[in-house]
Amino acid sequence: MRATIAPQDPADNSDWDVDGSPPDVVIKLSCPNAQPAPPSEEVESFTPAWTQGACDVLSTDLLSAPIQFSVIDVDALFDDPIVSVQYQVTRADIDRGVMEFTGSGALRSVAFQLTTYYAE
Ligand SMILES: [Ca+2]
Ligand SMILES: [Ca+2]
Repeated sequence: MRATIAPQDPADNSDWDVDGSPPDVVIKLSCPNAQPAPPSEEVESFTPAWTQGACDVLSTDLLSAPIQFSVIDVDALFDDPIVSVQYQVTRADIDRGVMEFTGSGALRSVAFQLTTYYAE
């Protein structure tokens, strides 16, 4: 998974962190009929990338209901929400093996690797 975060928080046009450092980004992903994936590790970057945090899910389940993910900037007291999204995965996404969203606002883009398996 990788993401591109806006340089400033569009909610108040300020830096993500008071010292001007990049956001400490965590993605939480939940997939239909799957164990909730543990939150990703925290990556301090405007272009964070993660190797874990994805779902292991049956392709039929993935097509039956939307996935949800939220991206946050971890802070000492209150985390800054970056974005929270619900998305219905399509057959074409599964065939591509990757889902890519481009957005405006706080989250410029995010891409998930799709690892699915088929029921016997
Ligand atoms: Ca912050
Ligand atoms: Ca932070």
